[in-house]
Amino acid sequence: MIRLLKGDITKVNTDAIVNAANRTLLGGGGVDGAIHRAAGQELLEECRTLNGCETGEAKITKAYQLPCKYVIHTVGPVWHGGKKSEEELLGKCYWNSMVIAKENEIKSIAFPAISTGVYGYPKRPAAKIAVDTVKKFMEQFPETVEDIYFVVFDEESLKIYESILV
Ligand code: AR6
Repeated sequence: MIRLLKGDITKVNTDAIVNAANRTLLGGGGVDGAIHRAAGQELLEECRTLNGCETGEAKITKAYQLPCKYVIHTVGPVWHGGKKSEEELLGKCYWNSMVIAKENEIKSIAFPAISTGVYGYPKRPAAKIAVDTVKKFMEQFPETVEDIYFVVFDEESLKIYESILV
């Protein structure tokens, strides 16, 4: 089942939360900064062993001080106007995060609105990709991941997801 939440993803106690990271996987601002602060120093230490991550790919770590069990780190595309495969790359973030969830027998997962902050991806098309990609995965692989939460941080994103999820 797909659910929509407004608030801080670091408080969510799903099996996994997804981090909108950068290619270094060594932390940053926005949701990435919040996740690293809440998880503690050990998360950074594990991330150092991963040798970064390409845009559109995803890697998993433990969650340390967070209430969830795992963090799936994915790297969204920077918005360059739509002509640099941004749509395809953003879809891959959601798809590859779901693949990792399936491989790790994760039953519940929470996604932030990847790329829609510092990386500047327009919110509505990004939300459409998020919802379409997750739905497609659940159709193709039913009975793997059971609960998907889209966690939005602002009122505008909440309204956008509400209008897409009806
Ligand atoms: N919980 C849920 N959503 C949040 C939270 C939170 N605690 N904090 C922010 N958001 P961004 P990006 C929302 O900028 O665009 C970092 O520096 C926010 O309102 O975090 O993928 C990384 O290291 C927005 O809707 O990620 C990268 O360098 C969404 O999360 C870069 O930013 C994503 O905003 C990645 O940029």
